Amino acid sequence: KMGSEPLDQGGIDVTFDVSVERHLKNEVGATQATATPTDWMRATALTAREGLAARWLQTQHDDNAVGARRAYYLSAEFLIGRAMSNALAALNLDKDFASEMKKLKLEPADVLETEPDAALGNGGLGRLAACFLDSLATLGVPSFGYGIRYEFGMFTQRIQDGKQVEMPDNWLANGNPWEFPRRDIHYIVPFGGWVEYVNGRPVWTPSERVMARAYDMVIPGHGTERVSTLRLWKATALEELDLSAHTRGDYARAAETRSKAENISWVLYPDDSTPQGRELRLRQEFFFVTASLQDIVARHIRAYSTLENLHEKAAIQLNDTHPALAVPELMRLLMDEHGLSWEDAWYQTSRIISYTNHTLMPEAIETWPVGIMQYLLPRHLDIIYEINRRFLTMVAARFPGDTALLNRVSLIAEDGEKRVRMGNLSIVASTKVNGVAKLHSDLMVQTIFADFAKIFPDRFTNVTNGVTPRRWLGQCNPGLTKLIGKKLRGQWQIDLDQLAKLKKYANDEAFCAEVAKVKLANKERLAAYIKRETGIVVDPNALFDIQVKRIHEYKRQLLNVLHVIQRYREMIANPNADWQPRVHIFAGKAASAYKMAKLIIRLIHDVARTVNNDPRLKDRLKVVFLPDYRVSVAEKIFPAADISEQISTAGTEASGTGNMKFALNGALTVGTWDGANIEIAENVGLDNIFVFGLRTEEVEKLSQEGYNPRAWYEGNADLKAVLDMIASGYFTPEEPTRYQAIVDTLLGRDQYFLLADFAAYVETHRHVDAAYRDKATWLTKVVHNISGMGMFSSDRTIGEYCKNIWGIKTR
Ligand code: DL6
Repeated sequence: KMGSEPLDQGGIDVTFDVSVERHLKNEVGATQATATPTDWMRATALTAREGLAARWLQTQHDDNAVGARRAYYLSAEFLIGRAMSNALAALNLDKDFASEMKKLKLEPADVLETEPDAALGNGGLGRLAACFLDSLATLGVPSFGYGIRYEFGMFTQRIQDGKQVEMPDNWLANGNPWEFPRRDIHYIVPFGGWVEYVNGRPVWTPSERVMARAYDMVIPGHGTERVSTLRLWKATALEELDLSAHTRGDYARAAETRSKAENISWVLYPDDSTPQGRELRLRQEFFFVTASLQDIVARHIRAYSTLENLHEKAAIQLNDTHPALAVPELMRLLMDEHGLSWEDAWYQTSRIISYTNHTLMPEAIETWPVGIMQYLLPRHLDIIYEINRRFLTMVAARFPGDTALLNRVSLIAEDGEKRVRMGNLSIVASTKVNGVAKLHSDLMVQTIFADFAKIFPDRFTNVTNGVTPRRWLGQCNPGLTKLIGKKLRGQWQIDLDQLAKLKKYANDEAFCAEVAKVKLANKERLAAYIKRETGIVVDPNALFDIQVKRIHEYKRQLLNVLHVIQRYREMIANPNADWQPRVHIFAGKAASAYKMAKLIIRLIHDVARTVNNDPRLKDRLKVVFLPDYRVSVAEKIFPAADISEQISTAGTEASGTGNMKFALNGALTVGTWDGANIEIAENVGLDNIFVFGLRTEEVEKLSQEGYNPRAWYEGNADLKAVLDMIASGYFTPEEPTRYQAIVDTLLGRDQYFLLADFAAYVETHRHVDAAYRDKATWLTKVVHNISGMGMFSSDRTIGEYCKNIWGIKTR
């Protein structure tokens, strides 16, 4: 509906303002006179929700009528952020909202800011899933996302005395106006017990059962009335109350059953890459996998009364190995619950499931102790053993005598504690296995999965990640969006390749001046936010150099800090030189048990305190750590960057997606030849990006030859001085040895080659300063960056999944 037209609400025609005010009165329970910004947010959300509900019903009706294959995206994480601006934009209600706010003399931002982020994810992997839902809807792909309705999402990060403190994220405290509880959709989730064979057929008798209840979020498409569904499962007890215990007065027992069940969907695991050897995590994984598969199977049977054609109608994508139990669970459902033979069940499963790998770090690929699996999921372990037996028989026949190969590809690791290898399980059962950027996909088949690439040469492929331009440009950067809209025709946000047409304005002075004006306004907005959150005053005219992402040693925030310290040294040695004013901004969370990452956060704060208060610098260097990085903060950061820091050790970052968001918003990348940086460089042109450092093969070579970081330290006086400064307690006179562990790590092993890349990195930043001073040339580079980013729309990514993996047609 066009915004100013009446909304169709079950036959009652009302306009946007009438609807919002009615919801304010009837559901929120406030009047115009008493309403707070939160009240207005809720009333607006309820209005938008009605539009979404109508679209959801229509989409389901259409998909059922056509009987097309559906894509099911199984992911333990969906990092949605706020839903309001996106919903209003998709429903074409954004202008009505703005005028309603004007009428009420409210700042739209003040109302939008009251919505909590839905932070049901850790970082890149979860946010990718959220971008994919947006593109699935926009491309009109029949689709469902399936995940967990965590009561507590990613922790809130507070900073106390420079240290990260984790606080619970109670995002549902005031309810969630966007969700639709589907009271009629629930499935039993069994755990534990034993398996018996009765007349040769397995019978699993679980010892525990919980209920999975569906909550839907409607994900609107843009430029279409179609939507996707995000179905999240909440765990509850089968019986809400153990009444007999309660009657006996045993209230603790009565409550226990309930809390044990609800525990499953209680908290998101706040870890980014390390496997959690925790039973609860395995329960979470099985919980959402079985509920989702039962739902898919039930819907299919309702539509077709047979499972014979399930593989023609369902494509399931595993977002990393977290949902890998889908393999034995789909087999179990098809065989034990629906009577298919092993062969038929395998035929279906291996045509339905595909797997995306998101990391090359062997320690981050999940394995589960056979003991826990036996105890929690005995039937699944049986099935995994049988898959393994058949698979190894095939491998042994094709590669006779290669027992080492059999050991490496086995689904069970036998060295030490026996463990199930979830990556191997996923590969063996998948139609396709993909990496998330060209380099990553190449390395995947050359390193961690080389054996499998030999066994299944056609199975491996690449689908480079992308981001939704609606949220990551349209909504977060209205200034730039408007400017682009003047040059491009039609709905360019759903046809992002059109950005290439901006190339011809790269030397257009008037256009570049407008681009500069927008950037400055975005930097002013971020500066105000920085002041509010940290008290630090920064100059919007300075160069904003930004690194935002999870804090991890391989992402090398520490290399960035070393450069800041080097710059500081140079500035105090020569304070009267004409230094380029800079603001170095960091944000990101550290996994709560990751000591080194937490120490890096603290170091950033100590360096910031010293630098920001040194009068010799005359405010020409500022260091900021913005606390509690999350989607809504990212939306303020990306549009305001001049430099995007993408400096992982070559060969370690699978793709990155922040790199895409920065470049799309006109920041220039300082980056290593890693992940999707490479494809960004190819698309924006090597003249418009600052590439530095060792390449993957050079890292490998150095490592083979025996990397000795101490030699690099001894060989570079600046590097030595920087590390000595940290080690001497320059930034922490109150506790000089605070960062000894960091210095020791760098001089000892330096696993991520910071010292080897230091000189090139510092040198590159000198080039950055020089380039930034030549405003006209800089702006030309900025425009080349924006115009080269068309291929990084998640619409292109989803288009490739549809074509190359799922066999689904898009419009
Ligand atoms: O593919 C999304 C995202 C990539 O952009 C990052 O490069 C990668 O680090 C991240 N991977 C993970 C690993 N999780 N596990 N397992 O989050 O995926």
